Amino acid sequence: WADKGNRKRRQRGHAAAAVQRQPSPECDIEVPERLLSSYEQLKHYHLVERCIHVPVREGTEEEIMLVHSSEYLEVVKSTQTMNEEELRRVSENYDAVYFHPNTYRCAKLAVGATLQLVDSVMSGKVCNGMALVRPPGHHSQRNAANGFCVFNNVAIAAQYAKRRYGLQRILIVDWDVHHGQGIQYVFEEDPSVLYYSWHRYEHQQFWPLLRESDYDAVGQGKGKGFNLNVPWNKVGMGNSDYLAAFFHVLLPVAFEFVPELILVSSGYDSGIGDPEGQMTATPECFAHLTHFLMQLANGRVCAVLEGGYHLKSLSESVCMTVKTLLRDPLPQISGEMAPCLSAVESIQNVRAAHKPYWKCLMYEEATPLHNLSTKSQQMMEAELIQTSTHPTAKQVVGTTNSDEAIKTDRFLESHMKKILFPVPPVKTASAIVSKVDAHLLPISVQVEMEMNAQELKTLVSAFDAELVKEEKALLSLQNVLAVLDKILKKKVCNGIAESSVASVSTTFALKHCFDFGLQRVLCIVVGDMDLELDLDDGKILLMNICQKQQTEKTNSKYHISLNWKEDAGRNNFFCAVLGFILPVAYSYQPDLMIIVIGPNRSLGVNAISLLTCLLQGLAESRILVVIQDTEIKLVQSVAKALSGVSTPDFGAYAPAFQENFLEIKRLRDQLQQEWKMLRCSVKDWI
Ligand code: X5A
Ligand code: ZN
Repeated sequence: WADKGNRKRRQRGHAAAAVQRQPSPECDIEVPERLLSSYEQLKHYHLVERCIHVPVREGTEEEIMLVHSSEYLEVVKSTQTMNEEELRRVSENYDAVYFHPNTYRCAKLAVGATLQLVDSVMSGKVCNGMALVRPPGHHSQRNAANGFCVFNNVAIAAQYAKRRYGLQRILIVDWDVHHGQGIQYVFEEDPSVLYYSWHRYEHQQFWPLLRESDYDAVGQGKGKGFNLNVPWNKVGMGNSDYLAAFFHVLLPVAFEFVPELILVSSGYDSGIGDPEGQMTATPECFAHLTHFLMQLANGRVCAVLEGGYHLKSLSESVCMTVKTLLRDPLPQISGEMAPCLSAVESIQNVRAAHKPYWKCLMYEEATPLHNLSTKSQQMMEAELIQTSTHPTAKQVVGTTNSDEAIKTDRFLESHMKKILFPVPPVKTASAIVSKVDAHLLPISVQVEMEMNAQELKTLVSAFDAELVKEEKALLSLQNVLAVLDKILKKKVCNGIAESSVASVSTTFALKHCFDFGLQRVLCIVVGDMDLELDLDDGKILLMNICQKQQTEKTNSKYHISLNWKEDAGRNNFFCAVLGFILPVAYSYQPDLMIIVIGPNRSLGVNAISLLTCLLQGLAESRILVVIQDTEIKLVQSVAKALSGVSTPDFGAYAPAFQENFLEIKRLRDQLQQEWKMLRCSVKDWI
């Protein structure tokens, strides 16, 4: 971030502006203030002091040549001593490139900083991190600078990690709004690097205007299936479109791929207010994206800055990314959770194109839509009647002037206050589990004393005087309410409680939530359990993952039974969580989640813990886990998940059962009108 070069000093005086000058080889958006304002904002939120500072170094020539040719390296090197005229001439050899005498030095530092981060993560010095660097890298190629990029920082990092640490599977997630064609070219034939990019495409009308940025560029030769392009054919894409692409494309494939390291081409021109991207995703969206990636590769995530040209949007989004890497609870994601038609079309197309390569997509029946624009147009008209386009999208479309930029500044100023304050408690869990020794739980879990009898009676009689008389039920309530109360009062973020009569406890816990003023509680019951609940008003969304066939019960909007025969291995479960549970949960936007583990549970310890990990993006990570039969392994694993210590490791791939896939598909078809984040195909759109 110390880089202030790569730009000529601007002529700011009026007199200078009036003089006709040669166009100068300077870029007016990829500017040093990008790093300065990001760093200032990190300091403002006290995030810098919570990070470990990793010193930068220059990347060596050998490292640069992991991706670039020596001829190209020499060209870049030679720009150090050039005059303005010569710089202009070199720059003109490339598309959207602006050399300055400091560019070479800065570009070497950008490479070196990225590699320092990779080393720090791989050696275990840090869990994860972010490299704030410029110039960006993802457009640059073996023999060419391109799109403000000189050396391909992330591609070099991937090659470096393969060589130095012998890694066999690296995932690159490119959430910059431009297609990182440079990265695609380097790894097209390489199955050890999975490249995922979404990008503004507009049917090839948007820069870099390449045919190979479309969804059907799946990789070549041995690398087939390891290049995932999600082309956005409209501007205005936002939080729900990005999340849908994660749920239905990236995450299922990534969990199947099992990466050992994740590199993020972390561009924020895909965020709201950016003049290049014209998209609408708000800063907290990047917190959610980061959170999902942290559940993979043992949490080894290296984010490396690429684009992002609206300074306020950029710096807030950088902060959300770093905050999440530091494991703070996530702010609730804003906006209506429903992907737009054009986004779903793109998602359907990528899924269809990748069906041959990934087991998680093998029961996909959808085929690519060939008559894209016409179909899209017809349906868009129908959609307008349905009023399900993004309202904010229309405001942003086609506005690049500074008025609009200032509007976004103001919007973000109040938006960030709204989502970040009052500050949610840090991720401490609270546990009451009598049969588990405290020392077996992670240190961040506070083990509570059971609530004293008088306190409890007061609490219980507040909503049901009758129950106070029933001694057994009362005891069973004890633990659950004590932990719940701490969560509701925001003394802790989440917690675990054992209860011998989980169903009664849960019923009363829910009552207590509503007395407290909560609007929506997501209740996930794992195992066989009957809860007597009134589910009509939408204040509870009950999902039951159970073994027994529920013939008499048909699913309704707020009561969903997921028939799950057995813990059939990781892939089945990923498919259920990513393709169904998370999309429904994000559509519902709960204030609190209660996970109840009852008897005859059809999910294993790892599956339950992973579910707990993934759900933490919702309700500001507020989760209460109620466990009926305490098993030490289960409690330990869930406690780890709740306190963010680790995500369970699933081991080797297990064969997928068609039955389970079909169950998910059936439920998705049945419920996608109600829970719109389930949509991954335009079939039955209206
Ligand atoms: C890194 C990045 C964008 C280049 C745009 C050229 N480059 N029109 O965001
Ligand atoms: Zn970009």
